[in-house]
Amino acid sequence: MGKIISLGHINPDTDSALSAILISRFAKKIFGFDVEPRVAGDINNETKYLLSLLKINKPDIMEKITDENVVLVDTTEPGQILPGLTDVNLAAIIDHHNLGGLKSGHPILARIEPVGSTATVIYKILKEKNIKIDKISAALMIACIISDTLNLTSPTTSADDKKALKELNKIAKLDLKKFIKAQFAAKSSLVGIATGDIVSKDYKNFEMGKFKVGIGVWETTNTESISSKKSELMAALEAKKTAEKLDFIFFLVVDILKENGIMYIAGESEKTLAEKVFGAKAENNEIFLKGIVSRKKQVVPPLMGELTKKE
Ligand SMILES: [Mn+2]
Repeated sequence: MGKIISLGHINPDTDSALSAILISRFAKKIFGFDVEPRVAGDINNETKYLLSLLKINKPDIMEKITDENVVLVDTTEPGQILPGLTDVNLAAIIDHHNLGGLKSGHPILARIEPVGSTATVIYKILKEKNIKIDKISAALMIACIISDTLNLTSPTTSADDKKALKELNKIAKLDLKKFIKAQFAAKSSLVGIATGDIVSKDYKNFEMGKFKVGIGVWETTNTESISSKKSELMAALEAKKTAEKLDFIFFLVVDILKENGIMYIAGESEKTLAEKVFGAKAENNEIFLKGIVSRKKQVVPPLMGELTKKE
């Protein structure tokens, strides 16, 4: 048997990367076996900042699962998982998304809850099992909750996330206001990212009926840093649509502070679909979406509903 690793989705975000690390810190106590963390691609600037702040090593990047057994975190969507995951090497699932198309050939621990972050699910497991949480692990979980729920403002936020954040900070004792401000600045940072890659940093593919849909998201406190690069971003969207053979591609810029979204529209088919689904008019290849900040809760479901509608 190969080694056991914890791994999240490709284009790893903070919750995905840090949850893999959290699993490795507590695996022995949760599962009874040791786990090494991995990431399915380069980590983002927010995660880099948090790891250096908390003095934690960056997990090794993986490109393909070979003989490893996998504790999968933060996704169950086959299109978002590295190649090589099978019903044999899937060891466990901890997630907070809709159940994707995975299968397991043997009984596994699978825990999926409709909460704001995978770290919230991990926290609940630790609490139920009376596992002691150290300061650094508490800070890691706090960072995941803040990142995924945009500091509890996203509609994905649940009562469990609020409770977890409060209880965890009794351990971590962070100056939360300061911590969040620095974390969001790191999240918004474009340092080291080529303009053409911005749309792919937090990007996911979805099968919606017979359509393949790609949705990129960029969460920022500074929307101007994105809108000033619009023409290059539109070109990147078109290139990605062709390269990945997509039927539709969207790019949602989330204004973290004002809690609104701006959806970039790549072409006519996207325009027709988005106007219908969101009930708003596109202007200059974008649609202003008041109060829309969550791909998972506010973008995917209406698109899925429309694209899987029976004729
Ligand atoms: Mn997540």
